[in-house]
Amino acid sequence: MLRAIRFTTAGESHGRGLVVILEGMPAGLGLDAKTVAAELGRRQLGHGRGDRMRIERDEGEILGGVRLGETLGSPIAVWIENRDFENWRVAMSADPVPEADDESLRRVHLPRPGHADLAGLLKYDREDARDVLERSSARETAARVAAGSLAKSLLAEFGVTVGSHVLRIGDAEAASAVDPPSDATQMNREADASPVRCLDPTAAAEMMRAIDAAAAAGDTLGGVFEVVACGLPVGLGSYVSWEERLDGRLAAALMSIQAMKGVEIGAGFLAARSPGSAVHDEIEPDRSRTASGGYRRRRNNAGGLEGGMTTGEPLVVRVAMKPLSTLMRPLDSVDLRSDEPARAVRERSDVCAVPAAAVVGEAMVALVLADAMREKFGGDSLGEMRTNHEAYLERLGRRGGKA
Ligand code: EPS
Repeated sequence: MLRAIRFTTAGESHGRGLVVILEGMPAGLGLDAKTVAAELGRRQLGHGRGDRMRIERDEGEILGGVRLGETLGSPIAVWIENRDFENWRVAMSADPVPEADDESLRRVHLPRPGHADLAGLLKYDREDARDVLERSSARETAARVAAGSLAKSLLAEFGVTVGSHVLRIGDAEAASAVDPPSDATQMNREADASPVRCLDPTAAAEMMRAIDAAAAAGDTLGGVFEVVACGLPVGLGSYVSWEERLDGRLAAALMSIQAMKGVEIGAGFLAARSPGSAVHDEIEPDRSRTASGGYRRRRNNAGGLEGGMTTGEPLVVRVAMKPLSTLMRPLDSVDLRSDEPARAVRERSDVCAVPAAAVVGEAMVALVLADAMREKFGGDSLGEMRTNHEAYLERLGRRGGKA
């Protein structure tokens, strides 16, 4: 999925912390730890988050790959501390604690329907579902957002911005899709001002009421968010081989986020119900738009991708998140110690994390786009990458008017 840029994360939800290692970034990119902290902070917000977010203050400490504010071209490591670890020292100890009982080890034997608990236990041959749920937890997304913030810094050097907003929570839906802005950071400023990251204030109020009602009922809610990327040049990704298609790479990256169940690009599933004439985006010359090769689309049902390549129009991707599977009024399950029917475990959790998931979606999109930019423009340093980018734009500019 990622080819020129790679990352890996490690860490459990209530362990010491999370670490991410990002490889493939060029040397000479200015990086500021404050940018990482700002993105991590955005992920912690949102109406519907549980008490855990009152404990954590995610900042992100750069451990390697950066010197005097600039990348070195080497792997970049970022550390995110779990403050909650103080309360889990025994249960999450790396060393054995032979004297500890089941309660202080916080063992879990009542798997939650919808969670990784049961399949994970069976697959990894564990007795305690905590061995599974600690890693399958969406706490891991903090590490992805740290990596994504570095990818965003690279994209910003080329005028590419990535933003997101929430379209639906449960039954509450934003009135209509917004016109993509020319700069997605503006979209983020507006979305971040809403407790549910929704740009439609009436729908936002409904969403908050829906979350409060779900919380009162011991239930959870999912939803849909949209990620938008602006300023992309035409021709990232390719049609020539299945694994080079950018739509497939984006969908895989987004579907890898915990609890995501669907991805739509542009008009998505709506396009399947409409005739071709109502779907495809008519083309006209526009010599002012060099990065699009001197052409524009009259609309953007394709969501900025044709044939697995960027068209130069804004990239628009929507993602469906299922309701979280930790319910305060739990569903039927089995007690794994006796195989008798029992209610699933109740653990402190969030009621709705769609606003936070949208920020994670931005990170994954930024990583895929940074990867595609590195693939197309290469170079060991930012300067070399910039030279290649400029040469490409110049070449596109020279084509303009040729037809
Ligand atoms: C999560 C359960 C909750 C969430 C957590 C993901 O944590 P806890 O069990 O500690 O209350 O808050 O998300 C985060 C910690 C985070 O940083 O996003 C789960 O079970 O997936």
